[in-house]
Amino acid sequence: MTEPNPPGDGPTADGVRRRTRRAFLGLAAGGAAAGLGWWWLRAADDADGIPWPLRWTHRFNEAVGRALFSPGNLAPEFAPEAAAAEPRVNGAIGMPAATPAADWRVAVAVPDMPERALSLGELFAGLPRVESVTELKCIEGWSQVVAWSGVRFAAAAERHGWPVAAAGYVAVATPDGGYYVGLDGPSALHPQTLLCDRMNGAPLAEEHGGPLRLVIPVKYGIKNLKWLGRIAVGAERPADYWAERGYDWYAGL
Ligand SMILES: Nc1nc2c(c(=O)[nH]1)N[C@H]1C(S)=C(S)[C@@H](COP(=O)(O)O)O[C@H]1N2
Ligand SMILES: [Mo]
Repeated sequence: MTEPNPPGDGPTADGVRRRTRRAFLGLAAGGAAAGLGWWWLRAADDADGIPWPLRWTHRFNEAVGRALFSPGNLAPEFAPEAAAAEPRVNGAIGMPAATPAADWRVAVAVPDMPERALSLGELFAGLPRVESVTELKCIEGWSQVVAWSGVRFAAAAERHGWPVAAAGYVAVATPDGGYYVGLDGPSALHPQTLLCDRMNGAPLAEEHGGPLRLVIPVKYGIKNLKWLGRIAVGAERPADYWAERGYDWYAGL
Protein backbone atom coordinates (compact mmCIF):
# COMPACT_ATOMS: atom_id res chain seq x y z
CA MET A 1 0.00 0.00 0.00
CA THR A 2 1.11 3.58 -0.52
CA GLU A 3 1.13 6.47 1.96
CA PRO A 4 -0.04 9.92 0.89
CA ASN A 5 2.92 12.19 0.21
CA PRO A 6 4.00 14.02 3.34
CA PRO A 7 3.45 17.75 2.89
CA GLY A 8 6.57 19.58 1.88
CA ASP A 9 8.24 16.41 0.89
CA GLY A 10 9.20 15.66 -2.67
CA PRO A 11 6.97 13.38 -4.72
CA THR A 12 7.26 9.68 -4.03
CA ALA A 13 8.14 7.35 -6.83
CA ASP A 14 4.66 5.90 -6.56
CA GLY A 15 2.96 9.29 -6.76
CA VAL A 16 4.94 10.13 -9.86
CA ARG A 17 3.99 6.84 -11.41
CA ARG A 18 0.31 7.43 -10.61
CA ARG A 19 0.34 10.92 -12.02
CA THR A 20 2.18 9.75 -15.11
CA ARG A 21 -0.39 7.04 -15.64
CA ARG A 22 -3.21 9.55 -15.21
CA ALA A 23 -1.58 11.93 -17.68
CA PHE A 24 -1.05 9.05 -20.07
CA LEU A 25 -4.69 7.97 -19.81
CA GLY A 26 -5.76 11.58 -20.38
CA LEU A 27 -3.58 11.84 -23.43
CA ALA A 28 -4.81 8.51 -24.74
CA ALA A 29 -8.45 9.58 -24.27
CA GLY A 30 -7.75 12.89 -25.98
CA GLY A 31 -5.96 11.11 -28.79
CA ALA A 32 -8.80 8.64 -29.20
CA ALA A 33 -11.35 11.45 -29.34
CA ALA A 34 -9.30 13.31 -31.94
CA GLY A 35 -8.86 10.07 -33.85
CA LEU A 36 -12.59 9.41 -33.76
CA GLY A 37 -13.30 12.94 -34.93
CA TRP A 38 -10.83 12.53 -37.75
CA TRP A 39 -12.27 9.13 -38.66
CA TRP A 40 -15.76 10.62 -38.67
CA LEU A 41 -14.68 13.45 -40.97
CA ARG A 42 -12.93 10.98 -43.28
CA ALA A 43 -15.93 8.66 -43.26
CA ALA A 44 -18.07 11.66 -44.19
CA ASP A 45 -16.04 12.01 -47.41
CA ASP A 46 -18.07 12.30 -50.57
CA ALA A 47 -17.38 12.35 -54.31
CA ASP A 48 -15.92 15.86 -54.13
CA GLY A 49 -13.28 14.53 -51.76
CA ILE A 50 -14.38 16.88 -48.99
CA PRO A 51 -16.15 15.91 -45.77
CA TRP A 52 -19.87 16.55 -45.92
CA PRO A 53 -20.06 19.17 -43.17
CA LEU A 54 -17.78 21.35 -45.30
CA ARG A 55 -19.48 20.29 -48.50
CA TRP A 56 -22.84 21.40 -47.10
CA THR A 57 -21.42 24.84 -46.43
CA HIS A 58 -19.99 24.98 -49.96
CA ARG A 59 -23.23 23.77 -51.54
CA PHE A 60 -25.19 26.32 -49.54
CA ASN A 61 -22.85 29.08 -50.73
CA GLU A 62 -23.22 27.78 -54.27
CA ALA A 63 -27.02 27.79 -54.07
CA VAL A 64 -26.93 31.40 -52.88
CA GLY A 65 -24.38 32.27 -55.60
CA ARG A 66 -26.46 30.66 -58.33
CA ALA A 67 -29.62 32.36 -57.10
CA LEU A 68 -27.94 35.76 -57.17
CA PHE A 69 -26.20 35.14 -60.50
CA SER A 70 -27.48 36.87 -63.57
CA PRO A 71 -25.79 37.30 -66.95
CA GLY A 72 -26.68 40.98 -66.68
CA ASN A 73 -24.84 41.34 -63.37
CA LEU A 74 -21.42 42.53 -64.42
CA ALA A 75 -18.26 42.53 -62.37
CA PRO A 76 -17.00 46.13 -62.02
CA GLU A 77 -15.16 47.47 -65.09
CA PHE A 78 -12.35 49.98 -64.61
CA ALA A 79 -10.65 52.66 -66.71
CA PRO A 80 -7.59 51.25 -68.52
CA GLU A 81 -5.30 53.43 -66.36
CA ALA A 82 -6.38 51.43 -63.32
CA ALA A 83 -4.44 48.49 -64.73
CA ALA A 84 -1.10 50.20 -64.14
CA ALA A 85 0.62 47.30 -62.40
CA GLU A 86 0.96 43.69 -63.41
CA PRO A 87 -0.75 41.16 -61.21
CA ARG A 88 1.67 39.02 -59.27
CA VAL A 89 2.40 35.72 -60.93
CA ASN A 90 0.42 33.27 -58.86
CA GLY A 91 0.54 29.55 -59.50
CA ALA A 92 2.42 27.60 -62.14
CA ILE A 93 0.52 24.33 -61.88
CA GLY A 94 0.23 22.77 -65.32
CA MET A 95 2.63 25.27 -66.89
CA PRO A 96 3.93 23.70 -70.10
CA ALA A 97 7.36 24.14 -71.65
CA ALA A 98 7.32 27.31 -73.76
CA THR A 99 5.14 26.79 -76.83
CA PRO A 100 4.94 29.44 -79.56
CA ALA A 101 1.41 30.75 -80.02
CA ALA A 102 1.52 29.50 -83.63
CA ASP A 103 1.91 25.90 -82.39
CA TRP A 104 -0.66 26.13 -79.58
CA ARG A 105 -3.66 23.82 -79.95
CA VAL A 106 -6.85 23.69 -77.94
CA ALA A 107 -8.48 20.27 -77.78
CA VAL A 108 -12.25 20.61 -77.76
CA ALA A 109 -14.58 17.82 -76.65
CA VAL A 110 -18.35 18.20 -76.90
CA PRO A 111 -20.98 15.47 -76.60
CA ASP A 112 -21.63 13.41 -79.75
CA MET A 113 -18.83 15.01 -81.78
CA PRO A 114 -15.30 13.80 -82.48
CA GLU A 115 -12.68 15.71 -80.48
CA ARG A 116 -11.17 18.64 -82.38
CA ALA A 117 -7.83 20.42 -82.06
CA LEU A 118 -8.11 24.13 -82.86
CA SER A 119 -5.24 26.51 -83.50
CA LEU A 120 -5.60 29.95 -81.92
CA GLY A 121 -6.32 31.32 -85.40
CA GLU A 122 -9.19 28.87 -85.84
CA LEU A 123 -10.47 29.48 -82.32
CA PHE A 124 -10.56 33.28 -82.77
CA ALA A 125 -11.53 33.46 -86.46
CA GLY A 126 -14.33 35.91 -87.15
CA LEU A 127 -14.95 36.73 -83.49
CA PRO A 128 -14.98 40.33 -82.28
CA ARG A 129 -12.08 41.30 -80.04
CA VAL A 130 -13.20 42.46 -76.63
CA GLU A 131 -11.27 44.67 -74.21
CA SER A 132 -12.21 44.35 -70.58
CA VAL A 133 -10.60 45.94 -67.53
CA THR A 134 -11.54 43.90 -64.50
CA GLU A 135 -10.17 42.86 -61.15
CA LEU A 136 -8.39 39.55 -60.71
CA LYS A 137 -9.18 38.47 -57.15
CA CYS A 138 -7.09 35.79 -55.54
CA ILE A 139 -8.64 33.78 -52.73
CA GLU A 140 -5.39 34.41 -50.79
CA GLY A 141 -6.48 38.01 -50.31
CA TRP A 142 -4.83 40.14 -53.01
CA SER A 143 -6.37 41.58 -56.14
CA GLN A 144 -5.23 43.51 -59.19
CA VAL A 145 -7.02 45.42 -61.92
CA VAL A 146 -5.97 44.01 -65.30
CA ALA A 147 -6.72 45.13 -68.86
CA TRP A 148 -7.55 41.90 -70.68
CA SER A 149 -8.17 41.39 -74.38
CA GLY A 150 -9.57 38.37 -76.15
CA VAL A 151 -12.86 36.95 -77.37
CA ARG A 152 -15.98 36.20 -75.41
CA PHE A 153 -16.21 32.54 -74.43
CA ALA A 154 -19.91 32.72 -75.32
CA ALA A 155 -19.09 34.00 -78.83
CA ALA A 156 -16.62 31.14 -79.39
CA ALA A 157 -19.18 28.64 -78.08
CA GLU A 158 -21.82 29.93 -80.46
CA ARG A 159 -19.55 29.99 -83.51
CA HIS A 160 -18.02 26.57 -82.89
CA GLY A 161 -21.27 24.95 -81.84
CA TRP A 162 -20.44 24.09 -78.24
CA PRO A 163 -23.79 23.30 -76.56
CA VAL A 164 -22.86 24.81 -73.20
CA ALA A 165 -26.33 25.99 -72.15
CA ALA A 166 -27.95 22.65 -73.04
CA ALA A 167 -25.23 20.52 -71.44
CA GLY A 168 -24.77 22.61 -68.30
CA TYR A 169 -21.03 22.49 -67.57
CA VAL A 170 -17.66 23.35 -69.03
CA ALA A 171 -14.31 21.87 -68.04
CA VAL A 172 -11.09 23.67 -68.97
CA ALA A 173 -7.58 22.40 -68.39
CA THR A 174 -3.91 22.87 -69.16
CA PRO A 175 -2.54 20.76 -72.05
CA ASP A 176 -1.07 18.22 -69.60
CA GLY A 177 -4.20 18.21 -67.41
CA GLY A 178 -2.09 19.31 -64.42
CA TYR A 179 -4.50 22.14 -63.55
CA TYR A 180 -8.19 21.89 -64.29
CA VAL A 181 -11.22 24.03 -63.61
CA GLY A 182 -14.90 23.15 -63.60
CA LEU A 183 -17.43 25.83 -64.53
CA ASP A 184 -21.20 26.03 -64.43
CA GLY A 185 -22.60 26.90 -67.88
CA PRO A 186 -24.08 30.30 -66.97
CA SER A 187 -20.75 31.55 -65.59
CA ALA A 188 -18.84 30.25 -68.65
CA LEU A 189 -21.32 32.07 -70.91
CA HIS A 190 -21.25 35.29 -68.88
CA PRO A 191 -20.43 38.26 -71.17
CA GLN A 192 -17.23 39.08 -69.24
CA THR A 193 -15.83 35.56 -69.53
CA LEU A 194 -13.03 35.68 -72.09
CA LEU A 195 -10.63 33.44 -73.92
CA CYS A 196 -7.74 35.83 -73.49
CA ASP A 197 -4.48 36.21 -75.41
CA ARG A 198 -3.47 39.77 -74.47
CA MET A 199 -2.90 41.51 -71.14
CA ASN A 200 -2.22 45.21 -70.41
CA GLY A 201 -1.69 45.99 -74.09
CA ALA A 202 0.79 43.21 -74.89
CA PRO A 203 0.64 39.55 -75.84
CA LEU A 204 -0.14 37.51 -72.74
CA ALA A 205 3.17 36.67 -71.04
CA GLU A 206 3.90 33.02 -70.52
CA GLU A 207 3.89 33.27 -66.71
CA HIS A 208 0.40 34.78 -66.84
CA GLY A 209 -0.92 31.90 -68.94
CA GLY A 210 0.24 32.79 -72.46
CA PRO A 211 -0.57 32.13 -75.15
CA LEU A 212 -4.14 31.52 -73.93
CA ARG A 213 -5.95 31.74 -70.62
CA LEU A 214 -9.44 31.98 -69.27
CA VAL A 215 -10.58 35.26 -67.73
CA ILE A 216 -13.71 34.94 -65.65
CA PRO A 217 -14.14 37.96 -63.38
CA VAL A 218 -17.35 36.61 -61.81
CA LYS A 219 -15.12 33.98 -60.14
CA TYR A 220 -12.08 34.03 -57.89
CA GLY A 221 -8.59 33.79 -59.41
CA ILE A 222 -8.46 30.01 -58.96
CA LYS A 223 -11.00 29.62 -61.80
CA ASN A 224 -9.02 31.89 -64.18
CA LEU A 225 -7.11 29.02 -65.77
CA LYS A 226 -3.76 29.80 -67.39
CA TRP A 227 -2.36 27.81 -70.36
CA LEU A 228 -5.74 26.78 -71.66
CA GLY A 229 -5.28 23.66 -73.77
CA ARG A 230 -8.53 21.75 -73.32
CA ILE A 231 -12.22 22.60 -73.33
CA ALA A 232 -14.85 19.94 -72.62
CA VAL A 233 -18.58 20.52 -72.55
CA GLY A 234 -20.76 18.07 -70.65
CA ALA A 235 -23.69 17.37 -68.36
CA GLU A 236 -21.61 16.34 -65.37
CA ARG A 237 -20.14 18.73 -62.85
CA PRO A 238 -16.45 18.64 -63.80
CA ALA A 239 -13.57 17.94 -61.46
CA ASP A 240 -11.78 21.03 -60.22
CA TYR A 241 -8.20 21.21 -58.96
CA TRP A 242 -8.81 23.45 -55.93
CA ALA A 243 -12.27 22.05 -55.13
CA GLU A 244 -10.54 18.70 -54.67
CA ARG A 245 -8.29 20.42 -52.15
CA GLY A 246 -11.10 21.82 -50.02
CA TYR A 247 -12.01 25.08 -51.75
CA ASP A 248 -15.50 26.01 -52.84
CA TRP A 249 -16.27 24.46 -56.29
CA TYR A 250 -18.46 27.38 -57.34
CA ALA A 251 -15.97 30.04 -56.16
CA GLY A 252 -18.25 32.90 -57.25
CA LEU A 253 -17.70 36.49 -56.16
N1 LIG B 1 -2.73 26.59 -65.03
C1 LIG B 1 -2.85 27.33 -63.93
N2 LIG B 1 -3.75 28.34 -63.89
C2 LIG B 1 -3.87 29.10 -62.78
C3 LIG B 1 -3.10 28.84 -61.63
C4 LIG B 1 -2.17 27.77 -61.69
O1 LIG B 1 -1.44 27.46 -60.72
N3 LIG B 1 -2.06 27.05 -62.85
N4 LIG B 1 -3.29 29.62 -60.48
C5 LIG B 1 -4.59 30.34 -60.37
C6 LIG B 1 -4.61 31.35 -59.32
S1 LIG B 1 -4.75 30.77 -57.73
C7 LIG B 1 -4.65 32.69 -59.58
S2 LIG B 1 -4.89 33.85 -58.35
C8 LIG B 1 -4.44 33.21 -60.95
C9 LIG B 1 -3.27 34.17 -60.95
O2 LIG B 1 -3.04 34.67 -62.26
P1 LIG B 1 -1.69 35.47 -62.55
O3 LIG B 1 -0.53 34.56 -62.26
O4 LIG B 1 -1.76 35.90 -63.98
O5 LIG B 1 -1.70 36.66 -61.60
O6 LIG B 1 -4.20 32.15 -61.87
C10 LIG B 1 -4.98 31.00 -61.69
N5 LIG B 1 -4.78 30.11 -62.81
MO1 LIG C 1 -5.24 32.58 -56.44
